[in-house]
Amino acid sequence: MRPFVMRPFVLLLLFPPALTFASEQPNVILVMADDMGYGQTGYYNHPILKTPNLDAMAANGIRFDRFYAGAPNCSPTRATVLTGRSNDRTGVHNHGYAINKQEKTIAQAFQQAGYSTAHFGKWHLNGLRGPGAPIFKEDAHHPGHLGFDYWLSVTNFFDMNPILSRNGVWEEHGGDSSEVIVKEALDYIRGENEKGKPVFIVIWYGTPHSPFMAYESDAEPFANLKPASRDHYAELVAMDRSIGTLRKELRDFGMANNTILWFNSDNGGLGNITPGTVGNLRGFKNSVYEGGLRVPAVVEWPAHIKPQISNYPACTMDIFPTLIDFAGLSTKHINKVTDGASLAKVINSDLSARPTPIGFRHTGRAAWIDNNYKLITLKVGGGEYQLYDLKTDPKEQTDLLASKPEVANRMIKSFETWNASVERSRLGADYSSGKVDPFPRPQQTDLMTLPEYQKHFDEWIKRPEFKPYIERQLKKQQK
Ligand SMILES: [Ca+2]
Repeated sequence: MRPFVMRPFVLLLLFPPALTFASEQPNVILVMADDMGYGQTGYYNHPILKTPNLDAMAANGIRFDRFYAGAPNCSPTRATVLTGRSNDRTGVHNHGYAINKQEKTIAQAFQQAGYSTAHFGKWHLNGLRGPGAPIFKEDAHHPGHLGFDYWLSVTNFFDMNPILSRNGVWEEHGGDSSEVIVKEALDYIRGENEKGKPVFIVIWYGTPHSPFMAYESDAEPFANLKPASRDHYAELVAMDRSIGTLRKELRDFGMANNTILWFNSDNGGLGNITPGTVGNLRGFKNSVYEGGLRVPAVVEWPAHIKPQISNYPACTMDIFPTLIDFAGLSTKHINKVTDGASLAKVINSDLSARPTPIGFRHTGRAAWIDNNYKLITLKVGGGEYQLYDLKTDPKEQTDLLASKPEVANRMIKSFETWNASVERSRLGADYSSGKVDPFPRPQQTDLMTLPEYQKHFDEWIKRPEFKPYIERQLKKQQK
C-alpha cells in the first residue's frame, strides 16, 4: 500500500494560515474628507459632481455602501478613527473637544511597530473651535503627542493658500488645500520609502467644509449654482484630483500594491448645498439619522483586496482593529474597551451580517445599528426610542417601535448595556488611574479668544478664511 503523503495544497486546506495578510509590512494611508455627504460621489451617480479618481479607487478596491462615520460631526469622528472607540469614551463629546491623552491611538500602535507616522491637514483634537489655524509647538495636544512622528497640521478646517504648522513651525502654502497636503504627504512618503521604512499616514482634508473657496477652473461646471454650492462642489473636484495624484504617485513609487489606502468622510453632508449632498437620506451633518452618519468609503489594497462592493455595516471604529489584522500588529496596542471590529473577514468573503451592533452617542442623542435595524433616541436616558428597518425603509420614515415590540425590546436592552459601558468610560473607568486627567482649559475654547492667536489678527484680518471670525471677535471685545 502506498503511504499517504499529504500534498502541500491539501495541508493548506486543512491548516489554513492564521489571519495574516502582511508578509511584508504594508503601508497605510488614511484619507478623510470633511463634510462630504453620502451622495457626493460619481459612483453613486451624483447629478452634477464627477469624481473620476475616487471612482477608479472604488472600482479597484472594496466599496462600502453602508459605512458610518463614528459620529455626526468633526472632532468626535476623528477620535473614533484614532482609538477604535465611540467618541464619548475618549473625551471628544463634540467638535472642538480635546482627546484624552490617556487613550491609546492607532498612530502609537504603528509607531511602536516601527512605522514612520505622519499627520497632514485638519487635526481638531486639541480642544479649539473656530477656523483652522496653525497649531503651536507648545500645544500639549498636537499630533506629535498622540503618536505622529511628523505633522503638517491646522486646528480645524482650512482652505485655499493655507497657513500650516510643520511640527510647530508655521508656514504659508499656495494652492488648493487638498492638493497642498497630498503633495506634502507624498514628499514625506517618498523620503521614508527611500529609507526603507513602512509608513502610517493620516491625511485629513479641509474639503468640502466651509469656507468655500476654489479655483475658477474647478468652479466652471457649476457656474449656474449659487456661490456657496458652486465653490463647495468645486472644492470636491480639487479633492478628487488630489486623490488621483496620490494614487498615481504611489504607483510611480512602486508602492501601490502593498499600500492600504482607506478613504471615507468624517460626517454626513450639509443641508444648505444644492443639489443635495446626502443621496436623499434623512438628516444632514450633526444628525443621528442616516444622512448625518452614513458616508462614502473605499479601501484599496491591490495585493490583498479584490474589487468588490459590500453592504456590510461598517464604521470608523473598525479602522483600528482592521488595521491590526491587516498589518499584523499586536492587540496590546489597542484600548481594552473598543467599539469597532476587524473587517478582515469581510474582505474577500461574503460575510453579510455583523455580529455586534454599532453604537453612536453624540451630544445626548444616540443610534444603535444592528444590521438592518436601527434604534434612535434623541435624548439618551429619556426612555423614548424610534426603530427603523433600513433595508425596507432607508429614509427612516416609518417608526416600527410599536409594531415590532420584540425587536425593539431586544435592541433597547442591548443599547442600554452599551450606553452604560460608554458612561463608565466617559468617567475614566478604562484608564489605569480610573479617572480622566483634567484638560487645562475649557473644552471648545474659541481660538479667537486666545492671546497667542490674537497677536496675529493684524495680518490675518486680510485673509478671507479668518476675516469674519476676527471681526466678530473684535466687535465682542469692544462691547
Ligand atoms: Ca466635518
